[in-house]
Amino acid sequence: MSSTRRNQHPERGVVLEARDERKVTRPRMFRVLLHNDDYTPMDFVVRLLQAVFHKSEGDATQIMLHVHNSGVGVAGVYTHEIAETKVAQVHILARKHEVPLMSSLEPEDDPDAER
Ligand code: TYC
Repeated sequence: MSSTRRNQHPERGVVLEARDERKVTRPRMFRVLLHNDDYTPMDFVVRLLQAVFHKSEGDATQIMLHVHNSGVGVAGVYTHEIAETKVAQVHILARKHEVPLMSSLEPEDDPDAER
């Protein structure tokens, strides 16, 4: 039976499961953190936030100062694969410029989690 015929006459064809029980979920999101240290120059961190995280100079400066003053701060929020890539880019740039800048991931609370 053609699909057109089945759609017009469902009683003659295969009955498909009426409800699709799959849930549409948003991807889990991850914060990319920058950690303070005593050696990485402030202007290096600002330029890295502009280059890797697409921040304006003003936003990059605010984030850098927040990390400098409180020890850790959020550079951006991404899906897992992109967040992992950002962390790797930070570490590659830090190694290349011989600074000890550290970055890590932290999961956001899952908005689709069952309670
Ligand atoms: N604390 C560094 C300094 O005084 C600056 C700095 C800011 C380093 C943020 C790392 O993630 C960082 N030069």
